[in-house]
Amino acid sequence: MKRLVTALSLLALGALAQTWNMATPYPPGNFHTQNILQFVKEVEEATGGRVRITVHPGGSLFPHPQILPAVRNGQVQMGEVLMSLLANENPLFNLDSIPFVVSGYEDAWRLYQAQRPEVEKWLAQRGVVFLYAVPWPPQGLYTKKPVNSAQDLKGLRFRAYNPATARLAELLGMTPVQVEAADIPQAFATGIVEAMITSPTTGVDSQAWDFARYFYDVKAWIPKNMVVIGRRAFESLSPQDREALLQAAKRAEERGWKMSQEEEAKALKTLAQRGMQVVKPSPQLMADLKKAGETMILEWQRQAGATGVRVYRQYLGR
Ligand code: PCA
Repeated sequence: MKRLVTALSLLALGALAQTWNMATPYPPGNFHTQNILQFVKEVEEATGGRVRITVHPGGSLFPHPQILPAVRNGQVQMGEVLMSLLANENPLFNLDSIPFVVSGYEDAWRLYQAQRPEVEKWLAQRGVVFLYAVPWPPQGLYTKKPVNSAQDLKGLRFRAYNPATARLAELLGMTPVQVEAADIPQAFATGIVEAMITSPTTGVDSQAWDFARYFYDVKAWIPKNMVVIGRRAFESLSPQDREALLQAAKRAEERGWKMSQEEEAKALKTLAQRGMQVVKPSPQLMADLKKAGETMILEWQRQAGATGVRVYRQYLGR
């Protein structure tokens, strides 16, 4: 009898304890990944070890564009995705990657609050539960040569990481080439690209000082990563464990927004220490980028539909 009880309780434990996988696109040392590792640790603790999550960073389990599809069809339980990578599926995701819609973290937070309910709904319709989102530091321009206006960018091969950066390249007379963050050093080394706009963080991750001399701190937009879980995995949890997961997600979000802001200053310093010229953009360059941003937000409003426009208006407070 005793043996039977032990066997049964082991069985029950086996059925309850879950080991999940989580696919993420960015490198292990990146603050987003570090934040996720802390999140995962807290989930494990808060569920008494019933939920263990193995994080696979750097696109090692699924390449970035396949992470959300893999979560959707249950190939992997959890994932992290750059929201604006999904711009072609829903324009709502694009809004945080259009130049100068936000100017700073406070704006970025308000924009997120406006986007979030619709993003949640859209994902839920696809069997995915939204957990939280964390911003990258504001985006700046990396070049080999000095750039004083958009004229100086014309003809360059420009690294794009989502539909918005590709469109921006076109508007500025550059040729966009989609390159994932992990492939940046290689792409510059082989001349596939010659300039990019991304965060100081991704500049540090890719050792931008090896291939670029200038960083123009334009702070053009503040894109976000989101962390999601497949509905089947989520619903396999007991109500308490679901709540524990959601609470840990909430803490990860708060921590992540702080980390991002601290990270900006730290990464800017590293770029300078490594010999890059970290410079303020000229008024002409700013004006040219702003003009491209204005075109992009007009284009966006045309394709965003009623929901998109409502979200944008809500953010603007109109
Ligand atoms: N880093 C990511 C997305 C935005 C950012 O700052 C990248 O460059 O791919």
